[in-house]
Amino acid sequence: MAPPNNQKRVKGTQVYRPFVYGTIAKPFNDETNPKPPGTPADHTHSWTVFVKGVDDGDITYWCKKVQFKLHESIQNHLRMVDDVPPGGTFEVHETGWGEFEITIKLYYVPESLEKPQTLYHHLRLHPYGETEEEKEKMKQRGEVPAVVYEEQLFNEPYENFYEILTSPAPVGKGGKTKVLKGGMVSSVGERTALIPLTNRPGSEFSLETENMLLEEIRRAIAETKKLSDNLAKENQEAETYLAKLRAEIAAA
Ligand code: SLL
Repeated sequence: MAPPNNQKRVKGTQVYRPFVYGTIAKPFNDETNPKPPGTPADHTHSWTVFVKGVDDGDITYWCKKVQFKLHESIQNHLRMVDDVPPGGTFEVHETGWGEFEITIKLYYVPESLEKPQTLYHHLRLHPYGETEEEKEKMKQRGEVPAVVYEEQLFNEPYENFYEILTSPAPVGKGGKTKVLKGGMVSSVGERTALIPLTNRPGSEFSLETENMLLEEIRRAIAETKKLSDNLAKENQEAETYLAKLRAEIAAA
């Protein structure tokens, strides 16, 4: 698309912004998640599909609206969510009985001059394929989450948009900031690519999680190296033995 006002792209610059998207499903039960009146008898779960900032950080200064395309068996299966205040969540609540793939289309603010972009997400109702421990955790919480951390990359954004992306959040317009333990400013209302230092319930995409994953990767690398060293040693021994056998045959 030809940009109006002869806008230029900021060359050699990439700006990325973290966000999360996914679904959280809850099986109906009389105590903690009763079926709302009028819900069809065959519906077994309530669920939410959403797009939001990490740790409730604002994304509305770059993401203007989100279209969720649900299964065609659902009434009005195309849902456009476009009235989200700063720091809010783009979301759709539904009830149903089956899993399916949701198409999530992100529309950017007009200043970006970017085309919409599509993500695909599988609505998960049942905690399959996880470890027993994780299944138990989901059962206790009464929730089946399928949530993904993602980074939106703006490659060489137009100048106007670059301004918007990098200017401080407007104060008083939902641009709340929060100082966390350790002095780090949380991403609430902040226009940064920072993620929080530590986890809190419901928000597990943080430096703490990142460090835990790095630690796990390091441990796995060390373990793999050990296995590979052992195999190399066994191989060496087998080669030596083979050479010995060959020598014996030659001498016979
Ligand atoms: C399946 N491929 O066969 C999937 C389709 C569709 C789920 C699942 C809602 C229905 C309604 C609903 O759960 N659809 O609103 O009546 O498993």
